[in-house]
Formats: sequence, C-alpha cells, structure tokens
Amino acid sequence: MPLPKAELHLHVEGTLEPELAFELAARNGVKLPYADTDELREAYRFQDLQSFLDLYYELMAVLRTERDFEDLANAYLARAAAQGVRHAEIFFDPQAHTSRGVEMGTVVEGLWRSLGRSVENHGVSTRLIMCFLRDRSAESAMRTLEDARPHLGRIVGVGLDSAEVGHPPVKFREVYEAAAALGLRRVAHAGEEGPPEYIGQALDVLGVERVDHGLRCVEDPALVERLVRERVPLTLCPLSNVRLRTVDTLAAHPLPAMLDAGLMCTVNSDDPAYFGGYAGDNFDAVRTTLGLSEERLRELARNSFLASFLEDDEELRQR
Ligand code: ES4
Ligand code: ZN
Repeated sequence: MPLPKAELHLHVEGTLEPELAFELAARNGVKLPYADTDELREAYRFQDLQSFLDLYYELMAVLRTERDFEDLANAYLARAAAQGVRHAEIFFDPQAHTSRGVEMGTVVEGLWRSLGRSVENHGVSTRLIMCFLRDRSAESAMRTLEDARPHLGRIVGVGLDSAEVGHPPVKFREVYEAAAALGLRRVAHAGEEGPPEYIGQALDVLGVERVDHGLRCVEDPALVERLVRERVPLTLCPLSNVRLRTVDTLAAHPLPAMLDAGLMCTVNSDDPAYFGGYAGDNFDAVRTTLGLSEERLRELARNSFLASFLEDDEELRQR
C-alpha cells in the first residue's frame, strides 16, 4: 500500500499523456507535428523551464471540449489514486485556453464533471486552483480573474506559474489583492528558476500561504530561517527539478538538507506526464536515491495534508 498523501503542486495540463494527446487530437481533428507517441516522447528532453513550456503549450491544442477536460482529469485522478493520493489541489491555466478560443466555462465545467465525482469514483478529494501566466500582463491576469467570477464556487484559490525569470511576484500585486478580496486562497511559484528574492516577494507582496517550488531559498540563509520560523509550506517537485535541470542530478537535490533545516517540505509531481512520474513515483525516487528514512517520508506525507486547503476535520479523516 502506498503512503496516503496529498498532492499540492500539479498542473492538470501537465498530466496529458502522449496516448491521450493523440486520442484527443483524432477526436477533435487537430493535427499534431509528431508522427506518433514515440516521436512525441522523444521531444521530452528539456534544457530548462522554457523549453518545456513551449511543448506544454503546444500540446494543449488538443484540449477543446468539456469532455476533453473531463477525460484529462479522470485519467490523472485514476493514476494518482493508484499511487496513494487521497487529496489533490489541482492547478489549471485558464489563459492558455481562453487565448486560443476555449472559454473559461468549458475548462472549469469540464474539469468539474470529473472533480465533482472524484471522491465517489477515485477516493480522492480535490480543490481547483486557477493560475495566472506570469509571462503575460497583469491586465490579462486581472481580466482572467473577472472571467472566473461566475465559476468561483468551484475555485478555491489562485496561483502564479509559467516563465519565472523577469516576471517577479510584485507584477501581480493588484491581482492578488483583488483575489484576496474575493475570498480566494493564494499560492505562487517562486524560486524555481527565479532568485530567492521572489520567494520573499510572494510572501510579502502577494500574501501567499504556500510557495510552489521555493527551491532556491537554500541560497539565502536568512530566508530559510524565516520560512522555518513561519512554517511556510514548500511544494517541491524533485523529478521536475531534474528534468528541467534546476538540479544537476536527483542525488544532488537539496531536499534532505531542507528537511534537516526544519523547512516544511512537501513532495509533488508538477507535470507528471512530462517529468517521468506521478506523486508516488516522486516519493519512491527520493526514498531510493536520496535515502530518506521512513520517518522522513511519513513527515512529508503528513506535511502534505497539513499544508492543504482541507478543513481540519476533513484533513484528519484523510491522513
Ligand atoms: C510549470 Cl514546472 C512549471 N513551472 C512553472 N510553470 C509551470 N506550468 C506548468 N508547469
Ligand atoms: Zn509547477
């Protein structure tokens, strides 16, 4: 039995496996610039975050209807459940769809057709987090927040993702203020490729409750001390870091040192179809390659529930 865990850093578009991509392409009459799934998998050799994002956005062209988003989420939830995920807080990127003519309602209602029945069908509770693409303008993010208003009953919070360097959190100050005023929870990617200062900004300017990645905090001892003191959860994604060359090798990943320093770490999959594994695969990898003890693995699993947006009573039932 895999360890029960919550997944807190998961882009639903990043769960699009090559087989499903081709199936949806055929269903929707979309032509992909790859002959078959093998040739597509060949393209999964990334130099950095941007080279991954180029492919990630390209493949989204196959996602067009509510049923596509429903199928995508169902495929993820089935795989996650098999690896011990009991709760998933799922990111989606509305601008990546609305900008190619797929409406916000299609995305949210399509995902909801799956998420609304996930507890019964997969034994996985879920939350939906809408991310703004930080390499687009703050105005575009604000329009996206407005667009989401009819759907806010289905959305627990906002996040910030895509190309990080040159797009500091402070760019989205007003958007996050507006999100907070609407009662939305706040998270943001920071310190994946961007500098440690972005992590402090995400906390101070955007008011985030968790930091997605946060890996580069290790370069700033004062920041580490603060994150420990304030028990700020970090949603780490070890296999993602290896594939995007944020770390040289998995063996060199700072996770053990971060746990030793007292940071509240969690382990997640990010974009599992692209980075070689789902949540359980990430746990297995850090157990095997980093030699984490069973006690450390249980700590990571416990942290994932504590750092989730589950209510206290739900949280205790799950872990
Ligand atoms: C992402 Cl790994 C990563 N980083 C930033 N933005 C993203 N969107 C999807 N995956
Ligand atoms: Zn991410």
